[in-house]
This record gives sequence, structure tokens and C-alpha cells, in this order.
Amino acid sequence: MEKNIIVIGGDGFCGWPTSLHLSRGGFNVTIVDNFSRRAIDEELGAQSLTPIASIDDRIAAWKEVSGNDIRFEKIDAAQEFDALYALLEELQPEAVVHFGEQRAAPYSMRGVSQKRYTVDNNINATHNLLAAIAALDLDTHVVHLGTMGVYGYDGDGLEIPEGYQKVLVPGDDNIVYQREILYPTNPGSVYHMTKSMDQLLFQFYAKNDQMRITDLHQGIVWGTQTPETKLDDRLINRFDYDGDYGTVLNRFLVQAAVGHPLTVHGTGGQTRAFIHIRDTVRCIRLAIENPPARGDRVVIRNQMTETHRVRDLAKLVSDMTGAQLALVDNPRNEAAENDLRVSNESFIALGLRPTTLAEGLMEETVEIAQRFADRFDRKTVAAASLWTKNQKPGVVANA
Ligand code: NAD
Ligand code: USQ
Repeated sequence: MEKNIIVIGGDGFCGWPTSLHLSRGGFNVTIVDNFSRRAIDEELGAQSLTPIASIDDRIAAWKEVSGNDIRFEKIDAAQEFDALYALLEELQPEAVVHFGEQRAAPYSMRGVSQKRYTVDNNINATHNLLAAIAALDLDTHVVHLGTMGVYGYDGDGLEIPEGYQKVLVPGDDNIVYQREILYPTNPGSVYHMTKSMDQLLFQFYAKNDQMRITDLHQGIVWGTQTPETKLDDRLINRFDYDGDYGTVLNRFLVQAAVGHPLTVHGTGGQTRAFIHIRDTVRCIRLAIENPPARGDRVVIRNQMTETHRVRDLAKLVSDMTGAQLALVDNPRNEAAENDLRVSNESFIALGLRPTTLAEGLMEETVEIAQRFADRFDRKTVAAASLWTKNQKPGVVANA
């Protein structure tokens, strides 16, 4: 019998291709989403560069090309506990993949209402899921999308382990004790802070209810398409490039395609971790297939494949396309320069073969950024959400 999987946030950028990948892999997929991401696009006057179909059209197209059914339930995981509980009770899923959170750091810093929304939405969605599984006493494996940003980005290059840090503590009896602790969190936005808080919820439910939980500390996802979303235009994945939701490399690629200068924040000395969307969906499947046992501590895996400095990425895109660089005032409160070394041993050991920037960049530029360049809206490019009151927006003059 096919195993049931619920994908919360399955209409989003990572959730949609993951749902297709799992459906193709033989799982019986139910998507839960409240369309908050589509609603925020309207609030911001922004839209995906790629024209995304409605969920009904997406699911119908998938049935046509694969023969597989995907079920959809419109539920707000943060607000509609009873509906979420009833669905879990009905399906008794093997796993729930939890993407259903507000995921943009700039949006979470935009103003007081977005800060409050991000905390309410993210913490409640995660806690509702855990509380419902515990109340139903299900053996469901929770696979959560966390972020590399919980570790913080002011490191000096000491390798970041996968979630847990060995520490030596001098006792007052002159004995040095060894402990392994959850890596101390150092979030850089209200959004990243909610992911730090999620970690404590997981730690508690794994200990108290022997819940099986995997937390994936994912880097910045780039790229758009996966083998499944390429099968039909109605399956195309979303591509965000606006000042709040557009992530750095995807922004640079579309900016280059339309002749907009590449918006490098500050000196561009920020080093970040990256992963292609194709590898995201593979990692999630690997995580589902390699669950912790009941009673284990939370399994934390670093879901990233490469690290890059922002100005090096800008140079790479500029060398490939001839685009100009613009050093803009950094609207964020973050270290101007940092080094980053990250362990990703656990996914490599499970068989992940990373898609490198060198392989995927040109394909992405031609198949997505250039193909849909006429949908680009310059008005949405400026990064206008400020971390503190005395900062200036990252605006490019005359762009
Ligand atoms: P997204 O905004 O495109 O998708 C999230 C989906 O969840 C949306 O469809 C939204 O409508 C839905 N959602 C939000 N709150 C919900 C709620 N209360 N109930 C039901 N549905 C809800 O984001 P994404 O880029 O796909 O990110 C998915 C997850 O992966 C997020 O948790 C994010 O923190 C994490 N992540 C993303 C990236 C990245 O670069 N995109 C990197 C690291 C981690
Ligand atoms: N940046 C620029 N120019 C731009 C946009 C961003 O220089 O036009 C810089 C930012 O200042 C920052 C870096 O690029 O230093 C990364 O910014 P980003 O918007 O690409 O990524 P971030 O805000 O960190 O968030 C994204 C996802 C989030 C996920 C996170 C993973 O939106 O959901 O959790 O990546 S990580 O960064 O590893 O924490």
C-alpha cells in the first residue's frame, strides 16, 4: 500500500516540486496550504517571474502527465487546529513535511504587523502540528524545513556541525566535562528567530513524546525547475525576485537578463550557503527514507551544497552575462564580511550528488530568466524592508 505523506506549504517554491517528486516516488501525497504566499504577493504588488497555475490546474496537469492523484486541503496550519487534527487522524501519515511558514527575512522585518504575523504564523503552525501528532499518538515522522540562518553569520570559518556542538565545560571540581548541546542560535531576523524557536519545540516533543523529528537546516535555494516541474508548463515552479522574497542568486540572474544592475548589499562580503531546488527535493526524500527511531533526539541535517560570497556570485553572473554591479546601502543589519564552513556530511553519506553552480547557472539564465524577462517589474526590485530605523533602502539610482 502507498504511504501517506502530508506536505504543509505544498503550493510554495520548495513545497510544490517536493510534492511532485514524492508523488512520482510512489508516495500518496496530500498538500495542505492556506495560499498565504499568493496573498502576500498581492499585498506587495509583486508576482512570480514564472506564471504559476492555480492549485487546481497544477494538480490536474500532474494527473495528466503522471497518472497520479495529489489531494489538496486548504487549511491554515497556524489557525485551524481542528481541521489539521482531523486530517492527521484520517490519514495517519508516514511523514509530514512542514514548509508552511512565512519564509522571507526582509518581510519579517518590514514593520510591526509583519513581525507579529511571522511569529504567530510560524510558531503556531509548528506547534499545532506537534501537539496534534502527540494528542493522536501517531508514529508520524515530522520533516521540517529549518534554515542555516539559525547558526548566525558572523563566523570566522570554524566548521559548523550538523545541529549539535561538542563543548568542554570546566567543572568546579577541576574535572572537564564533555557535553553535546544544540548549537547556540544567533538569528539575524525575526524570521530566522522563529526557526530558532522551532528548534526548542522539536527538542521538547522528541524528548517528551518520543516523536520522530528531522530538522533540515537549509541554505539559500536557487534555481526554479526540477525534472517533474519541467514536464508541463502548468507545473512550472514559482520564481521570486522582489525585494522581500527574491533570494540573492535568483535576483541577480533575472536582473542580468533584463539589464538591471546587480544589487549587491554593502561590500558583498556576506558568505552564505546555497542549494539547487533539484537537490532540495532529493534531500527531503532522503530524509523521509532515513527517519530517526522513536526515542532518538531530533536529527538535524545541514541541507546545503556550496558556500559563496555575495560579491563573487555577482562577479560570476556579470562575467557570464556582461551585467553591471551596483553596491547599494545594505538595508539589513548583518556582518559586512563573514567566513562560512559547513558540514553537510550526512546528506553526502546518504548519496546526495550536488548540482553545482557551474552546471546549473546557464540553464537557469536561459530557460527562466531570459524566457520570462518580459514579466519583470522594476518597481518591485528595491529592497525596502529595513532592519533598523537609521538604515537606507538598497535602491539603485536610475535603474
Ligand atoms: P514559500 O513561501 O514559497 O512557501 C511556503 C508555503 O507555505 C506557501 O505556499 C504558503 O502559502 C504556505 N503557508 C505559510 N503559512 C501557512 C500556514 N499557516 N498554513 C498553511 N500553509 C501555510 O516558501 P519556500 O521558499 O517554499 O520555503 C519553504 C520552507 O523552506 C520555509 O519554511 C522556509 O523557511 C524554508 N527554507 C526556504 C529557503 C529558500 O531559499 N526558499 C531556504 C531555506 C529554508
Ligand atoms: N543580498 C544582496 N542583494 C540582494 C539580495 C540579498 O546582496 O539583492 C544579500 C543579503 O543582504 C544577504 C544575502 O544576500 O546577505 C542572502 O540574502 P537572501 O535574501 O538571498 O537570503 P536570506 O534572507 O538569508 O533568506 C533566504 C530564504 C530563507 C532561508 C534562508 C537560508 O528566503 O527562507 O531560510 O535563505 S539562509 O540564508 O541560509 O539562512
